[in-house]
Amino acid sequence: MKKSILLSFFCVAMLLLHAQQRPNVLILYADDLGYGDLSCYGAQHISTPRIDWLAENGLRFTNAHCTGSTCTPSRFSILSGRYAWRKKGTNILPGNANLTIPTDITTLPKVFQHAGYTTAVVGKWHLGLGDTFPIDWNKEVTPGPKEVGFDYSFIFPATADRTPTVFMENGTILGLDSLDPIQVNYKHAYPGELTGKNHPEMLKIKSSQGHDGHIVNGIGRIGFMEGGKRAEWTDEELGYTFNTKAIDFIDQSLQEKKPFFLYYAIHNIHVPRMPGTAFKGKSQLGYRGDAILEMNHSVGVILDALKDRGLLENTIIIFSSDNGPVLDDGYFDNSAETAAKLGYKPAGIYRGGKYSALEGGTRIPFIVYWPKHVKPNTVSNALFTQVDLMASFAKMLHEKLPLNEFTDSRDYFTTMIGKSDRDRNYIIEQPENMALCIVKDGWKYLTPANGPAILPGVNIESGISQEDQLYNLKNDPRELHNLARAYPQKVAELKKLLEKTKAE
Ligand code: NG6
Ligand code: CA
Repeated sequence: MKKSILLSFFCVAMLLLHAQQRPNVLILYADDLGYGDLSCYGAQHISTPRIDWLAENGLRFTNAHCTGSTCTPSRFSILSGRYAWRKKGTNILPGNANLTIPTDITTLPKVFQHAGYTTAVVGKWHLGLGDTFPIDWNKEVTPGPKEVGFDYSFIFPATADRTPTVFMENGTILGLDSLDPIQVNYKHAYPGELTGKNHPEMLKIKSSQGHDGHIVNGIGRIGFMEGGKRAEWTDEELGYTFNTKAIDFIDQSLQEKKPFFLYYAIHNIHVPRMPGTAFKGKSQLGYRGDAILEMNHSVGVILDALKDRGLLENTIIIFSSDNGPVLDDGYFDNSAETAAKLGYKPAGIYRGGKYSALEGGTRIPFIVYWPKHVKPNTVSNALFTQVDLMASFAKMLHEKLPLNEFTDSRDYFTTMIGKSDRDRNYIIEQPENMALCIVKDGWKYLTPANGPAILPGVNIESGISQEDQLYNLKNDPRELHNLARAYPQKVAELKKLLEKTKAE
């Protein structure tokens, strides 16, 4: 009897010890950061020492991918463990769209919750909110991050260039004056609303295309908004505000004595690039470069906070991006001009970038830091995709994904922490025009489509062709030599696999 009591005490103690030792997990998810935008990935003309530190003390991937070359699909996939192209309405969303992630499925944050973690999202959301249209922004908007699995959320709803230009904390707009209720639409300006189209003289940064709606902080946005004057953000404070909220959440988790999962969706370096005043003009690369410096600083602030709290040793930190780079994404901020002058290549050696089907679209920086288990200063050339984070972390946490639930997520945990160099068996890349690409064993097949070779406005190579395209990425990483005619069997094999996956 006595023995069995002792034994159960021992088991409980072991369980507690195990619970205490479970690593915190922090995903630092940058916006529109290209493969060539960090000095640890070979960037010239810009220096990112705080992010480089993660690579020097961790594992840097050369062949890791987000699932889409735009924001919403990649974010949908990383959180839900599903390819976004399986679901309608998951392309770049307006700021008044409804929640795209079903609330009844297993998600990455729910896996952590189930394992006893406290979970949070801080930063950019861009996955829609609520389930009624139009959204009533003046009360708690639900479902949202909470129903997706985040205990705490401090977000902006869509992008910094889309209305509503407000913060939301746990579903409610921060600082909203009830006498000045908010309305949002994407069709027409409200009576008396100042827009970039009608008041260009009010703008401190001009739109090169598409951002001529609601004006806040001297910047025209996409969409319109009425009311909420006191709740609107100042762009220069976005970095500071999100850093502060991220650290507050970390402190909260310490108080709760729970390990944390924090998905910090950094707003930089998406447009409008309007970094904190201390960073303006500090790079040679216009506001885009300044935004990279601010992002590097934000990472440093979070690293320092973890170190001060003694958490750095037992926190897995992943740094990555949601899609490839773009220089002019709709504002004249001197980024395209400075890059052209200096020969700066934000996608590194790869062609294409944001929106495109070429490798620059989805091949992104991916760094894993975990001092206890990941060898410092190592490089992995394994094929890896962000859609696998859910199953990989489930494996780490000994959590079982429900067998009767479909997911695209697969366990590549050992690859993720550098204990193996096993490639993902194949990945699917989603460009903006939805003509999917598939990559397997170094071969990449691009589905034929109609459209321009160079995307107008952003001046990015789309990768679009009316013909089948097949590239051998190992010999031809720049996708210059179309081998589709020379290897018809390879084309057929990859096409078949793509169709089979689509039909799953
Ligand atoms: C485009 C916007 C671009 C950016 C993008 C979404 C124009 C001309 N372009 O439609 O500025 O907001 O959508 O970016 O309006 S993402 O990273 O969130 O996918
Ligand atoms: Ca993005």
